[in-house]
Amino acid sequence: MKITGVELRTVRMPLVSPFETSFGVQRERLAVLVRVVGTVSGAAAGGDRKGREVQGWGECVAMEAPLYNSEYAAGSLEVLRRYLVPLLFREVERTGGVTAENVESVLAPVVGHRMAKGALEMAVLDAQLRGSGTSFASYLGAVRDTVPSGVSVGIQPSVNALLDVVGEYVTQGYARVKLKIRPGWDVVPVEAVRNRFGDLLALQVDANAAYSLADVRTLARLDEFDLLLLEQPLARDDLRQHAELATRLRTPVCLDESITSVRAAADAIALRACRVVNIKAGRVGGYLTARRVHDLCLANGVPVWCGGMLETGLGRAANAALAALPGFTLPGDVSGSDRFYERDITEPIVMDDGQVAVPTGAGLGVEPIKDVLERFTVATEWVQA
Ligand code: OSB
Ligand code: MG
Repeated sequence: MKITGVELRTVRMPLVSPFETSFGVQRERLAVLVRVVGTVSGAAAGGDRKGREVQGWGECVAMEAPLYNSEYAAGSLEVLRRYLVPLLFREVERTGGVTAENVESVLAPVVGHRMAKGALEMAVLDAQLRGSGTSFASYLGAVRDTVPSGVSVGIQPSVNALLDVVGEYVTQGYARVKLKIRPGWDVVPVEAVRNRFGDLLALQVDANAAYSLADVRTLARLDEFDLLLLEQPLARDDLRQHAELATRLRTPVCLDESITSVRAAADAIALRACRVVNIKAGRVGGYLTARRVHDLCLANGVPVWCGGMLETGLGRAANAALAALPGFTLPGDVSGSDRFYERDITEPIVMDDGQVAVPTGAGLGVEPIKDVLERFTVATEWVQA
């Protein structure tokens, strides 16, 4: 497609309740959205020489502050406006157009900034698929029309408060519960949840890199609670220590922050640093690379699941499509919109009986509702060719 303009929009959405992890508390979601506008010509436009106008949406999952990884929303916005979007325009000028499949190589001169790159690729892919009437799910290779829906539960002020919150999600029907842990909030709350809800609750924990190898005795105490996995216990750049830790635990180690690319995933598998991989498209630079990480894991017999980053309905719809690929054998953090937002910017993604439906419409299959989007927008700019 030929790209004529790109809108960069910042939205600020209140969360239904504070979300606390080992790296901080969030009360709202500040996110950068990308809208790509262009034209498709040739067969995709039904032979119309002039070309048909299309648009597509992308969501940048970088948080407001650089606490989960080094990216942050204002930095993503800057690198998009100043480097990434201009690279795309230059490619259109040089070759007459871009496809989602070549966005990654066009943006490759810029080092890092995978979440910003992933958002731009997602917008181009959405536009391209809307142009051809194909859904994200069928394009990516989905094999299911619903996906099991898990919920990520933040650190709570007390164990009693945690039991109430988990009880509410269990009652709603979530297929799996993930508890955020950190030193001082681990064995006691996990034991309390296991005792209250019983052996049948699918339960896992996420440390967001808050521990060190010196904590091996504490982490080994989690073995008795029959967890599905322990997510990212150690530093993001330490595969060797994760491999060492994995030999000392019965609970499978899963990596999130450490898996920044297909190469990182291949290294982690070869080093036995993890037995499970959390796939987040933004963290690896987009849905096309996410699919390649999935393919690699599937070929190596490593189960994967789809992580979340408090996405709006746009990213949530794309995640549901990704989670429908065959290697996603564990429930993901693909919860209903109402887990985080009273009002989503799209029609809400709904969890029903522990499942989320994979959208079937062209592209993402959802789009922002104009007045809701405007209500949450705090800044908009237009980048032109
Ligand atoms: O580590 O999975 C994580 C949210 C923000 C940053 C990192 C993580 C998370 C979550 C929330 O756990 C998952 C969700 O969006 O439901
Ligand atoms: Mg995580």
